[in-house]
Amino acid sequence: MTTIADRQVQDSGHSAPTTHAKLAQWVEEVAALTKPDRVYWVDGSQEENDRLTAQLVEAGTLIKLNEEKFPGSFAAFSDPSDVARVEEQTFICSVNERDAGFTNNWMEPNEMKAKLNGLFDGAMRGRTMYVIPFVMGHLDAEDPKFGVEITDSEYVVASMRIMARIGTDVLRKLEEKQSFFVPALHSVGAPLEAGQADVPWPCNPEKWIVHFPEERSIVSYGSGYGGNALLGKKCFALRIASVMARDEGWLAEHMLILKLTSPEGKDYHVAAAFPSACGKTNLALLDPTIEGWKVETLGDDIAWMRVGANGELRAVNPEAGLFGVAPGTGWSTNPNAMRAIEKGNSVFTNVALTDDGGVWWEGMTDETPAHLTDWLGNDWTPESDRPAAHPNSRFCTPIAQIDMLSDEYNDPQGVKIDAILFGGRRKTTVPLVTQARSWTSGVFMGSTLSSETTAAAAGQVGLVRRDPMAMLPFIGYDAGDYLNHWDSIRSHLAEDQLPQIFLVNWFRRTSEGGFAWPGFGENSRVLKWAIERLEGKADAVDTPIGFVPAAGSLDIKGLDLSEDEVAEATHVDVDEWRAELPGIEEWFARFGDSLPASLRTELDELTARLGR
Ligand code: GTP
Ligand code: SPV
Ligand code: MN
Repeated sequence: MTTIADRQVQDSGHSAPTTHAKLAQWVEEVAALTKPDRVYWVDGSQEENDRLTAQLVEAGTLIKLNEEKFPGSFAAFSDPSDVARVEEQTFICSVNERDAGFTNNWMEPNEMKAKLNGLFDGAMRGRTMYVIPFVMGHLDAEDPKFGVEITDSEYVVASMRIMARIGTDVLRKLEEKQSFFVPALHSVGAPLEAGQADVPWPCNPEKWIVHFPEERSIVSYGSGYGGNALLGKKCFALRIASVMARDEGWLAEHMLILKLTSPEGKDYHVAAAFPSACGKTNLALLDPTIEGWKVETLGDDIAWMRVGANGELRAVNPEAGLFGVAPGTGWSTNPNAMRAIEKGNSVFTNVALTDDGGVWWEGMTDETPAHLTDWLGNDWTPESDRPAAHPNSRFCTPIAQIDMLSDEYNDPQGVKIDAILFGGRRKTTVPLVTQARSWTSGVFMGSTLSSETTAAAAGQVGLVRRDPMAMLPFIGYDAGDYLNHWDSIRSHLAEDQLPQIFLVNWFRRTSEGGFAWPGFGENSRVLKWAIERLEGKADAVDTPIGFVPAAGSLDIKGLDLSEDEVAEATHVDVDEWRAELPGIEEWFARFGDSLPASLRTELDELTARLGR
């Protein structure tokens, strides 16, 4: 039997130190193809992490931060071309093109494999190939969802250790039943020839983020960045998991999960889907500004939701860390995130450095430091005409460091979801909050969700696009089938357990151009209204699009906003909504035959209510 110590010195010439036959075989095959100098099995220990991060500091990939201010924390700076997800290069290679649907790029799987085999041939030369056993969700879940990421990036190993449950415990459990695992192969695509010096952030101008949904496998090439490279996150827990969920009758969603306790001590759980960089982490860590209400965090990016024994919808967060947008996360907007970050054990990417060995980004503090080193390594002062931190710079922090983390985070059974919010970034049209008339009309709201693009994905920022359930870049199969799946979940939920669905918009602008709603902690007022709607307490106005807060029903006590300003944030402009209809028609036309009939009916009814 091999010991853990033996694992550290295994190289590709030896048999793999696992009793999992398929895993051993896969690792052998990948090593034979990619030709690394050595193969290393990641155990997930602190000692290992210390060693790898020290190696990265040595290589110039990581900068060790001031130990007092940010204990055990590091800053990384990517190649300036490798700063976000690359949706254009993300593929769903289903056997049939139809199953990828119109929202995904597709290539015939064998053609794609031939291309990838060419790229991976010798791709790890001069590097170490790391084998990371991981599980998304709980290791002691009824049906744990295992993955193994093979990567040639130490940065990925250090980040995966924060974002997922990894290492020897997982491997042992995987071996117990010779369980299925999602093979997730990653290379930065930058082999080193003998004597060639490495660069701090190896990557390749050519990038491929590829999913084989029938095989449930992932191959990622060329990027070291977040969602492109930490394959447990978007690639597994959303794209591949959405396919598993379709086949197994559950939902894998781009949603935060929070627990809300009312002044009467009643507990509620809310899941909320907002597109990338549209406020999930902030809402999940919200500090309520209203008396007596308490929020606890369960998740900030991904929710896996199943139908429970009583016909209720139950959600778990499959992740173990936060990979949060740094800019805009600050002591005034999100002190809970700041406290979690301050505890250390974090990896920051593309933020700015302070002169005392700390990190800074726009919005972190009210006062801007007089001098910084920006994310590109240049001197920076408040007079500089570009941001110090990249707009998609990120903090990667263990979720356990959140003081307000709910105990229920650790429950593999998850929590019962009482309300679902869909939200986007819209300057006009979409009011602060609207309650759907029914489950189906809520699914309609989700299916037509629209939002301005953000820096989380490469490409132009600020373009309004449809982003169904905030899953546009993450649905691993045909988008119409996905909406049908949402529709069908309804029949498994008990009538008295149905979550209520709401559409929210924290980003509406006033006629003067400012935000119509202060957002952040003040969003607790919207949560309160939603809960009071569930309790049958809050008044609403019945509008063509759904129920919006009646005058006086939204608690604005202590808020520096007049009733008129609240009305501006919450009103439904029928003309704006009429103008929205052709865009929705066009959007639905793209689904072709796979659009659920129920959503077509919803659109017809909305059109009739708006009148023309
Ligand atoms: P991903 O991790 O990319 O999925 O993003 P996310 O949805 O978790 O977004 P996050 O909470 O990190 O917020 C993204 C940006 O939106 C940050 O710059 C925030 O400061 C800003 N933001 C979040 N909530 C609000 C809000 O209520 N109002 C306003 N105006 N801005 C907000
Ligand atoms: C997102 O883009 O939605 C993220 C960041 O949460 S990443 O992990 O890079 O996808
Ligand atoms: Mn996200």
